[in-house]
Amino acid sequence: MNPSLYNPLVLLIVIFLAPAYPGAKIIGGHEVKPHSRPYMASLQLHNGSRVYAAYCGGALITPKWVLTAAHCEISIASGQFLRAVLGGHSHSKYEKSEQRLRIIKQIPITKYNKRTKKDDIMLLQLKTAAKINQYVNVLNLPKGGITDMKSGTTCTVAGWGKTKIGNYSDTLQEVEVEVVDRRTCNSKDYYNHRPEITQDMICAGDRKGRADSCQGDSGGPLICDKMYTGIVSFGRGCANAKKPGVYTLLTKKYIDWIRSIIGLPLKDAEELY
Ligand code: 4AZ
Repeated sequence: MNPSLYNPLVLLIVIFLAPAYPGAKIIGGHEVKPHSRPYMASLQLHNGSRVYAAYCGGALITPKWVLTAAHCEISIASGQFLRAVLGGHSHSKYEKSEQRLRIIKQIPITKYNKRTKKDDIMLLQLKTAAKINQYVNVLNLPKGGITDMKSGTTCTVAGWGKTKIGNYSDTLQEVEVEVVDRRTCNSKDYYNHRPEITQDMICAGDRKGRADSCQGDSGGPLICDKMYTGIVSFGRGCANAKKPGVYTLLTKKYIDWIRSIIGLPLKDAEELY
């Protein structure tokens, strides 16, 4: 028994917080087994003191690089800095497994176009290399790029974003979503080409609108058939059956771009670090 639970103040706090945790996180998901996704990065804006805001997710692809969405690019005022927190599970708790690394450069593929939502992909350069261990590890990119995923394929997505009850999650959440084919996703009842769901995007959701990524999950990885397939990009609302989540698809064009920036063939990069 944990003796602290007998402390009336602790009990009060536990009771007070309990209704805020109905179990449905990300949207319709659940808390991950801590550290089961060691590549997950929580991107945080820090104001130099203790106040920070976790604004997006990302994936560690080499010890010095995190891959995220271009719409996660933010301007930094003086006194502020960006960091990627790796090896963490709960935002509110200090965890020994955490590595808090400064982000020294945000490199979007091009300026993000809010209207077309095209090319929503960005690299983040870390000041110091992450130490690879049981809590922190890289997520391998699909080397040749992904052309497409079959409709109905089950994928997972994780993040610290908004939950069913509309607040951000303290702990990392994950959910299963199903690939929706591009034709359906562009059809009248769905996105109706506004914006156009291109060959470099993939839709994934839940037929009944129960499962989705949401605000704050952006930049995090979509994993299908055990492969890093996409990046959380956008959606109209969250968990709307006819407006599934849209993800940047990791096509060859994007893999080539990543290679051109990080300067090494990915295979060599893996072996080197
Ligand atoms: C967002 O606002 C956002 N349902 C991200 C993903 C989705 C919706 C919104 C997908 O960052």
